[in-house]
Amino acid sequence: MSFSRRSFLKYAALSAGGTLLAETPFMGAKARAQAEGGKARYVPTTCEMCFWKCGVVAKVVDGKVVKLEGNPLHPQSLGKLCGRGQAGIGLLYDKDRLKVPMIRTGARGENRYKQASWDEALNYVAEKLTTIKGKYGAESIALFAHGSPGTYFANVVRALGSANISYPSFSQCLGARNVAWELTFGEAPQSTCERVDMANSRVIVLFGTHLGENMHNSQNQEFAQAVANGARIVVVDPRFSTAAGKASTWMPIKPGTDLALLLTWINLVITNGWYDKDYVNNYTNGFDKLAAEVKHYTPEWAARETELPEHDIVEVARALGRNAPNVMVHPGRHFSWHGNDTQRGRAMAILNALLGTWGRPGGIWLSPKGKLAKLTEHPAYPEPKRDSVVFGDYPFAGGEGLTNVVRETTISGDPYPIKAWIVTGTNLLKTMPNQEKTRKAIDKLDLLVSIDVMPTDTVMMADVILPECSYLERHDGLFGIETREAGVAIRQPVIEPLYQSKPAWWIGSQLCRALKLDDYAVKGTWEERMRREAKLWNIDYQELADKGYLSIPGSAAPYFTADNPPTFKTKSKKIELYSAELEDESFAPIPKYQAIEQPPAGQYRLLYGRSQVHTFSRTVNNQWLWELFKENQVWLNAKEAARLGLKDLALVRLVNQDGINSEPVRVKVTERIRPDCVYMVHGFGQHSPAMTRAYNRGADDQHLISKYKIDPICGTTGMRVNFVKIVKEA
Ligand code: MGD
Ligand code: SF4
Repeated sequence: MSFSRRSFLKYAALSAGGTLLAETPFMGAKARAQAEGGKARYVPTTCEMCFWKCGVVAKVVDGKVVKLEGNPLHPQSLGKLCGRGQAGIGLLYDKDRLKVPMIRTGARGENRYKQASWDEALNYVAEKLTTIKGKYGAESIALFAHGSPGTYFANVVRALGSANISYPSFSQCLGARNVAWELTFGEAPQSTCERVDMANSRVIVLFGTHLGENMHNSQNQEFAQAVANGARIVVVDPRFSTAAGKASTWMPIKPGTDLALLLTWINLVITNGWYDKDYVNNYTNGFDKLAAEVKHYTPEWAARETELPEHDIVEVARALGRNAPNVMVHPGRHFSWHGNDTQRGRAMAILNALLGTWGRPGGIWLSPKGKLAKLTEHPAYPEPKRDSVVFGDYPFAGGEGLTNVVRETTISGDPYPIKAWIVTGTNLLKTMPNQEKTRKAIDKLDLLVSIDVMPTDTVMMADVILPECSYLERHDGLFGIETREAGVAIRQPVIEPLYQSKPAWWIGSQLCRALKLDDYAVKGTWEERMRREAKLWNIDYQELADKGYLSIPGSAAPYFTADNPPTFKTKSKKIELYSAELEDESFAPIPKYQAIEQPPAGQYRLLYGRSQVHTFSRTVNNQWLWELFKENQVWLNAKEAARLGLKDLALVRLVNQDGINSEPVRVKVTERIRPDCVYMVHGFGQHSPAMTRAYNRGADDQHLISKYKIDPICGTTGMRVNFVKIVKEA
């Protein structure tokens, strides 16, 4: 392969500081190939190394993909890719990829499989599903999914008559945030990406959102722009993150006390008149009740609770007020922290409302106008005979369903047994807290089917493994992309699928046929369907295939002005500072602070986060990214390290409150973290030997997260509630 590791490293290393990479002019695939004399072929497509959906232009020489670049026409990439995006080649040519369908022959987890033909594997799955449906009912079949393959298997599960479909991107990620903003503004602060107008912001407050390590391409580019424009950056984080390195104020907050700080800022903004009065008068509900409720949250109290300097607390509130509305308290993304997350999100949303940031320059921009029509080509799905379990008893659980509730039901069999899991695009053992429960649930199954690209820990528990090809080898989408404008992007194969791998649309359709649900299979190929969809949307498919992204003219939402007021989709049509909806369900209509449990002496709260070159556990075996970041380390405050007699890079184990031991892991001794917590990058510690590079590298944070706290409002799983002690490894 002529893709040189050296040139990759040169580019990818740049992303470590939060700045991004290689720019190339792009005038469409055909024109570019012609301009270069036809030696290379160029194919625009969409990245899936994470879920930001950047536009990629792939360069192919002699049938090999040699380079991936950012598509300048696409608003999520803006001509650049992050390190992971460029390293898609590492996934495509990973020698450890799943290559053929396999059926388990040994015990679960024993790694003994026989190779099967596609017909044999699909017929096997169809027979098992039919038996399970006959014996326990269709609802006993559940889907766990993340990313684009989920669409095709949700179709299979719905066609069978089950609605037990759930996505970790709600329960273990941004569910509580979205619910909080929906309760406050009537909609989530995210379309395809978070709608944050950072480039025009004067003050940006980040609560734990570690931009630069949490690498979302266009958002990081905007953040860099904001820093270049002189925006004031305030980072509230127990750890001095990469973003804190760009900040004027780092607020090393005591973990779990963010709500105390937010409520105090709300109080300061109100009592000092630093809020946007016209905006609040015209567009909000419940201001007086809010003012009365928060008045006892004083800066002196907050300083004690959060262990932050009182001066900083007041000064940042003043800076926000003086620069409003061109400011933002960033809504964040991974939000399932301590189990009180909806109320923390509510406080963030309320503070934004008081500062008038919704729809204003430098604040939260409005979603674009017009929606793309849905193309449905199959009959209506049968109504499930029994209610789906995915919402549990949580009144505000989102439509994406709760993975943890499906797992509980699988273990208990209450209200009915769940006997088959179809899992795609998610590594549940690494994703969900309490691995023992995940294993226990898997033990109860009659069938576990995994559709994946890599032999991860969860995949290697499956009864049947169906190898999906990587995103560079398949059609998917079309994707409606909503940034400031609406547009459409394409995912199309750069090369034909390698080995016997197949695209998820094909696997889903063939499974429908094997189940005699032919009406739900795709008519013809997925590309033919994409062409029909483009026609419905009045889009020139050829042009889209050549350019990778087409914007929809006139769709951009303007900033809100008094002549162009926003419409709020709440019940009252106003911003709900006081939530009657929460009150009706016996929850606090205005957030109230409650202290959470703190670690006992000699123990540390376990915090986790991202590396700029990895996405959860999905990239840890990628050759190029592995070279850059092979294993995680545990960050420990320097004074604590001295107290424990630990030097930098000492080998230790972490032991959690339930006596669970981590894998051996090296210590990073640093001043950049508070003394009451430790931190590690999530996704490491793979136990599947088939992932030859990642196998036994680093420590698995999820293994230590045996405890979790469920948010009573929306059912998401707070995972930063575990305490560990540090034991020297011999
Ligand atoms: P990964 O662990 O990366 O992420 O959780 P997951 O979505 O489960 O697993 C992704 C799986 O998708 C892998 O098995 C990979 O091989 C497979 N895959 C990759 N590409 C494809 C493809 O094209 N097709 C198919 N079929 N499969 C593919 C993410 C979830 O984890 C989220 S969204 C968050 S925010 C949480 N983060 C988090 C954390 O930070 N710490 C801890 N402890 N837990 C967390 N859980 C959550
Ligand atoms: Fe790919 Fe990086 Fe964009 Fe994610 S942010 S879609 S990994 S280029």
